[in-house]
Amino acid sequence: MIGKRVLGLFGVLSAVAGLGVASSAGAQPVVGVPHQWQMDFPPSYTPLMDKVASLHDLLLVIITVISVFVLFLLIYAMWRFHASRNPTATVTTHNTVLEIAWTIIPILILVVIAIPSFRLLYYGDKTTDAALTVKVTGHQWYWSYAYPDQGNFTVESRILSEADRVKMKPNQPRMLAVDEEMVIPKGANIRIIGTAADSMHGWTVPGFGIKKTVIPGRLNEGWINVREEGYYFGQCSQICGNMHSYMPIAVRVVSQAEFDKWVEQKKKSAGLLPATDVASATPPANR
Ligand SMILES: [Cu+2]
Repeated sequence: MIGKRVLGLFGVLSAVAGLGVASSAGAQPVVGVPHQWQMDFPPSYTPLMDKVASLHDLLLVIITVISVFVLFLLIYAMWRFHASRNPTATVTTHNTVLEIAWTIIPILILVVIAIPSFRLLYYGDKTTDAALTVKVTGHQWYWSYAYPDQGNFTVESRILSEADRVKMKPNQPRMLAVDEEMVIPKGANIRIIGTAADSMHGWTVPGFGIKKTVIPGRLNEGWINVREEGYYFGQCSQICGNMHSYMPIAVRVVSQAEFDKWVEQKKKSAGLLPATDVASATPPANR
Protein backbone atom coordinates (compact mmCIF):
# COMPACT_ATOMS: atom_id res chain seq x y z
CA MET A 1 0.00 0.00 0.00
CA ILE A 2 1.34 3.36 -1.07
CA GLY A 3 0.05 5.14 2.06
CA LYS A 4 1.86 2.70 4.28
CA ARG A 5 5.10 3.07 2.32
CA VAL A 6 4.96 6.85 2.56
CA LEU A 7 4.31 6.62 6.29
CA GLY A 8 7.09 4.06 6.56
CA LEU A 9 9.40 6.59 4.93
CA PHE A 10 8.25 9.23 7.42
CA GLY A 11 8.98 6.74 10.18
CA VAL A 12 12.51 6.19 8.91
CA LEU A 13 13.09 9.93 8.47
CA SER A 14 11.83 10.78 11.93
CA ALA A 15 13.79 7.88 13.40
CA VAL A 16 16.92 9.27 11.74
CA ALA A 17 16.05 12.76 13.00
CA GLY A 18 15.42 11.32 16.45
CA LEU A 19 18.77 9.53 16.30
CA GLY A 20 20.53 12.83 15.76
CA VAL A 21 18.99 14.32 18.87
CA ALA A 22 19.22 11.16 20.93
CA SER A 23 22.84 10.41 20.17
CA SER A 24 23.85 13.68 21.79
CA ALA A 25 22.06 12.50 24.93
CA GLY A 26 23.70 9.07 24.58
CA ALA A 27 20.38 7.21 24.47
CA GLN A 28 18.29 5.14 22.09
CA PRO A 29 16.50 6.82 19.18
CA VAL A 30 12.84 7.72 19.49
CA VAL A 31 11.22 5.22 17.13
CA GLY A 32 7.65 4.23 18.00
CA VAL A 33 5.76 7.53 18.07
CA PRO A 34 2.69 8.82 16.21
CA HIS A 35 3.30 11.15 13.28
CA GLN A 36 1.49 14.15 11.86
CA TRP A 37 -1.20 13.17 9.33
CA GLN A 38 -0.78 9.50 10.07
CA MET A 39 -3.63 7.50 8.57
CA ASP A 40 -2.61 3.87 8.51
CA PHE A 41 -1.36 1.57 11.24
CA PRO A 42 1.88 2.66 12.86
CA PRO A 43 4.93 0.91 11.41
CA SER A 44 5.32 -2.59 12.85
CA TYR A 45 8.12 -3.37 15.32
CA THR A 46 7.22 -6.92 16.41
CA PRO A 47 6.34 -10.21 14.65
CA LEU A 48 2.87 -9.97 16.20
CA MET A 49 2.21 -6.54 14.66
CA ASP A 50 3.47 -7.88 11.27
CA LYS A 51 0.70 -10.47 11.41
CA VAL A 52 -1.92 -7.96 12.57
CA ALA A 53 -1.03 -5.79 9.56
CA SER A 54 -1.19 -8.69 7.10
CA LEU A 55 -4.59 -9.83 8.42
CA HIS A 56 -5.76 -6.24 8.00
CA ASP A 57 -4.46 -6.22 4.41
CA LEU A 58 -6.33 -9.46 3.64
CA LEU A 59 -9.55 -8.08 5.15
CA LEU A 60 -9.13 -4.85 3.21
CA VAL A 61 -9.03 -6.80 -0.07
CA ILE A 62 -12.10 -8.86 0.88
CA ILE A 63 -14.24 -5.90 1.98
CA THR A 64 -13.17 -3.88 -1.07
CA VAL A 65 -14.25 -6.66 -3.45
CA ILE A 66 -17.58 -7.08 -1.58
CA SER A 67 -18.26 -3.33 -1.50
CA VAL A 68 -17.50 -2.89 -5.20
CA PHE A 69 -19.69 -5.91 -6.08
CA VAL A 70 -22.66 -4.62 -4.01
CA LEU A 71 -22.25 -1.13 -5.45
CA PHE A 72 -22.23 -2.61 -8.97
CA LEU A 73 -25.44 -4.58 -8.23
CA LEU A 74 -27.18 -1.45 -6.88
CA ILE A 75 -26.24 0.69 -9.85
CA TYR A 76 -27.10 -2.09 -12.32
CA ALA A 77 -30.53 -2.66 -10.67
CA MET A 78 -31.27 1.06 -10.72
CA TRP A 79 -30.41 1.24 -14.42
CA ARG A 80 -31.85 -2.07 -15.62
CA PHE A 81 -35.14 -2.03 -13.69
CA HIS A 82 -35.93 1.66 -13.97
CA ALA A 83 -39.68 2.21 -14.66
CA SER A 84 -39.01 3.57 -18.14
CA ARG A 85 -36.90 0.55 -19.11
CA ASN A 86 -38.91 -2.10 -17.27
CA PRO A 87 -42.58 -0.99 -17.14
CA THR A 88 -43.98 -4.44 -16.17
CA ALA A 89 -42.35 -5.84 -13.05
CA THR A 90 -41.53 -9.56 -12.94
CA VAL A 91 -43.49 -11.77 -10.50
CA THR A 92 -40.55 -14.12 -9.82
CA THR A 93 -40.33 -14.96 -6.08
CA HIS A 94 -37.82 -17.83 -5.85
CA ASN A 95 -34.60 -18.87 -7.51
CA THR A 96 -33.15 -21.94 -5.82
CA VAL A 97 -29.67 -21.69 -7.37
CA LEU A 98 -29.36 -18.02 -6.43
CA GLU A 99 -30.59 -18.64 -2.87
CA ILE A 100 -28.10 -21.46 -2.31
CA ALA A 101 -25.32 -19.29 -3.74
CA TRP A 102 -26.04 -16.30 -1.54
CA THR A 103 -26.05 -18.57 1.52
CA ILE A 104 -22.95 -20.65 0.74
CA ILE A 105 -20.67 -17.89 -0.60
CA PRO A 106 -20.89 -15.65 2.53
CA ILE A 107 -20.23 -18.74 4.71
CA LEU A 108 -17.10 -19.49 2.69
CA ILE A 109 -15.97 -15.86 2.98
CA LEU A 110 -16.43 -15.97 6.77
CA VAL A 111 -14.43 -19.22 6.98
CA VAL A 112 -11.65 -17.64 4.90
CA ILE A 113 -11.60 -14.74 7.39
CA ALA A 114 -11.93 -16.94 10.50
CA ILE A 115 -8.92 -19.19 9.82
CA PRO A 116 -6.18 -16.50 9.83
CA SER A 117 -8.09 -14.59 12.52
CA PHE A 118 -8.01 -17.51 14.98
CA ARG A 119 -4.39 -18.27 14.08
CA LEU A 120 -3.49 -14.69 14.96
CA LEU A 121 -5.42 -14.84 18.25
CA TYR A 122 -3.49 -17.92 19.34
CA TYR A 123 -0.20 -16.52 18.05
CA GLY A 124 -0.62 -13.41 20.19
CA ASP A 125 -1.95 -15.31 23.19
CA LYS A 126 1.34 -16.39 24.75
CA THR A 127 4.96 -17.02 23.90
CA THR A 128 6.31 -20.56 24.09
CA ASP A 129 9.77 -19.80 25.45
CA ALA A 130 10.15 -16.42 27.03
CA ALA A 131 13.58 -14.97 27.78
CA LEU A 132 12.06 -13.06 30.68
CA THR A 133 8.79 -11.95 32.19
CA VAL A 134 7.72 -8.41 32.95
CA LYS A 135 4.73 -7.98 35.21
CA VAL A 136 2.85 -4.84 34.26
CA THR A 137 0.56 -3.29 36.86
CA GLY A 138 -1.80 -0.42 36.09
CA HIS A 139 -2.37 2.08 38.89
CA GLN A 140 -4.40 5.28 39.16
CA TRP A 141 -2.51 6.86 37.36
CA TYR A 142 0.84 5.36 36.53
CA TRP A 143 2.37 2.04 35.53
CA SER A 144 4.71 -0.22 37.44
CA TYR A 145 6.92 -2.90 35.92
CA ALA A 146 8.19 -5.81 38.00
CA TYR A 147 11.02 -8.07 36.83
CA PRO A 148 10.49 -11.40 38.66
CA ASP A 149 13.29 -13.20 36.75
CA GLN A 150 15.82 -10.50 37.68
CA GLY A 151 15.29 -10.50 41.44
CA ASN A 152 11.79 -9.03 41.42
CA PHE A 153 12.60 -5.34 41.61
CA THR A 154 9.91 -2.91 40.49
CA VAL A 155 10.14 0.22 38.38
CA GLU A 156 7.47 2.92 38.63
CA SER A 157 6.74 4.84 35.48
CA ARG A 158 5.08 8.27 35.68
CA ILE A 159 4.42 10.95 33.10
CA LEU A 160 6.86 13.87 33.04
CA SER A 161 5.46 17.35 33.50
CA GLU A 162 6.02 19.53 30.44
CA ALA A 163 8.72 21.53 32.26
CA ASP A 164 10.55 18.33 33.27
CA ARG A 165 10.26 16.85 29.80
CA VAL A 166 11.83 19.93 28.20
CA LYS A 167 14.60 19.80 30.78
CA MET A 168 15.26 16.05 30.92
CA LYS A 169 14.05 14.47 27.65
CA PRO A 170 13.59 17.25 25.08
CA ASN A 171 13.62 14.90 22.09
CA GLN A 172 10.71 12.84 23.43
CA PRO A 173 7.07 13.54 22.63
CA ARG A 174 4.92 15.71 24.87
CA MET A 175 2.38 13.79 27.00
CA LEU A 176 4.16 10.50 26.28
CA ALA A 177 7.55 10.90 27.98
CA VAL A 178 7.90 9.30 31.42
CA ASP A 179 10.47 9.41 34.21
CA GLU A 180 11.33 5.68 34.03
CA GLU A 181 10.56 3.55 31.01
CA MET A 182 9.96 -0.16 30.95
CA VAL A 183 13.35 -1.49 29.76
CA ILE A 184 13.69 -4.70 27.75
CA PRO A 185 16.38 -6.29 25.59
CA LYS A 186 15.87 -6.28 21.83
CA GLY A 187 15.13 -9.45 19.87
CA ALA A 188 14.02 -11.42 22.95
CA ASN A 189 10.63 -12.95 23.64
CA ILE A 190 9.25 -10.98 26.56
CA ARG A 191 6.30 -12.42 28.42
CA ILE A 192 3.97 -9.65 29.57
CA ILE A 193 1.79 -10.44 32.56
CA GLY A 194 -0.69 -7.67 33.18
CA THR A 195 -2.82 -6.79 36.18
CA ALA A 196 -4.18 -3.68 37.87
CA ALA A 197 -4.17 -2.34 41.41
CA ASP A 198 -7.38 -0.34 41.45
CA SER A 199 -9.46 0.05 38.29
CA MET A 200 -9.14 -1.50 34.85
CA HIS A 201 -6.40 -0.07 32.60
CA GLY A 202 -5.21 -0.94 29.10
CA TRP A 203 -1.52 -1.58 28.39
CA THR A 204 -1.31 -0.72 24.71
CA VAL A 205 1.64 -0.03 22.43
CA PRO A 206 0.28 0.23 18.87
CA GLY A 207 3.57 -0.56 17.06
CA PHE A 208 3.91 -3.79 19.09
CA GLY A 209 0.44 -5.09 18.21
CA ILE A 210 -0.34 -5.55 21.90
CA LYS A 211 -3.38 -4.26 23.74
CA LYS A 212 -3.87 -5.90 27.10
CA THR A 213 -6.76 -4.89 29.29
CA VAL A 214 -5.42 -5.25 32.82
CA ILE A 215 -7.93 -6.07 35.55
CA PRO A 216 -7.61 -6.07 39.37
CA GLY A 217 -7.39 -9.63 40.70
CA ARG A 218 -6.61 -11.16 37.33
CA LEU A 219 -3.48 -11.87 35.32
CA ASN A 220 -3.64 -11.38 31.55
CA GLU A 221 -0.82 -12.64 29.38
CA GLY A 222 0.71 -11.45 26.15
CA TRP A 223 4.13 -11.17 24.59
CA ILE A 224 6.37 -8.89 22.57
CA ASN A 225 9.63 -9.28 20.71
CA VAL A 226 10.94 -5.92 19.55
CA ARG A 227 13.44 -6.01 16.70
CA GLU A 228 15.20 -2.66 17.09
CA GLU A 229 16.54 -0.57 19.93
CA GLY A 230 14.72 2.64 20.69
CA TYR A 231 11.95 4.35 22.58
CA TYR A 232 8.38 3.22 21.86
CA PHE A 233 5.22 4.85 23.15
CA GLY A 234 1.62 3.96 23.84
CA GLN A 235 -1.22 5.09 26.07
CA CYS A 236 -3.60 3.59 28.59
CA SER A 237 -6.55 2.43 26.51
CA GLN A 238 -9.15 1.72 29.15
CA ILE A 239 -11.07 4.67 30.59
CA CYS A 240 -9.73 4.41 34.13
CA GLY A 241 -10.49 7.73 35.81
CA ASN A 242 -9.83 11.44 35.60
CA MET A 243 -6.09 11.10 34.94
CA HIS A 244 -6.56 8.43 32.28
CA SER A 245 -4.81 10.51 29.63
CA TYR A 246 -1.81 11.16 31.87
CA MET A 247 -0.48 7.62 32.21
CA PRO A 248 1.45 7.03 28.99
CA ILE A 249 3.38 3.85 28.30
CA ALA A 250 7.03 4.17 27.36
CA VAL A 251 9.26 1.24 26.50
CA ARG A 252 13.01 1.51 26.04
CA VAL A 253 14.48 -1.33 24.02
CA VAL A 254 18.22 -1.81 24.49
CA SER A 255 20.96 -4.33 23.70
CA GLN A 256 21.26 -7.38 25.96
CA ALA A 257 24.49 -6.01 27.48
CA GLU A 258 22.89 -2.69 28.27
CA PHE A 259 19.85 -4.47 29.71
CA ASP A 260 22.08 -6.54 32.01
CA LYS A 261 23.80 -3.36 33.16
CA TRP A 262 20.45 -1.69 33.83
CA VAL A 263 19.29 -4.74 35.82
CA GLU A 264 22.43 -4.68 37.97
CA GLN A 265 21.91 -1.02 38.68
CA LYS A 266 18.23 -1.50 39.58
CA LYS A 267 19.01 -4.50 41.77
CA LYS A 268 21.64 -2.51 43.60
CA SER A 269 19.33 0.43 44.26
CA ALA A 270 16.60 -1.98 45.38
CA GLY A 271 19.04 -3.48 47.90
CA LEU A 272 19.05 -6.85 46.14
CA LEU A 273 22.82 -6.84 45.58
CA PRO A 274 25.61 -6.22 48.08
CA ALA A 275 27.30 -2.86 47.47
CA THR A 276 30.53 -3.49 45.60
CA ASP A 277 32.13 -0.09 45.97
CA VAL A 278 34.63 0.20 48.84
CA ALA A 279 33.32 3.51 50.16
CA SER A 280 29.88 2.22 51.05
CA ALA A 281 30.99 -1.22 52.26
CA THR A 282 30.67 -1.78 56.04
CA PRO A 283 34.13 -1.88 57.60
CA PRO A 284 34.99 -4.97 59.70
CA ALA A 285 34.03 -4.35 63.35
CA ASN A 286 37.13 -5.46 65.28
CA ARG A 287 40.16 -3.90 63.73
CU1 LIG B 1 -5.43 3.72 32.95
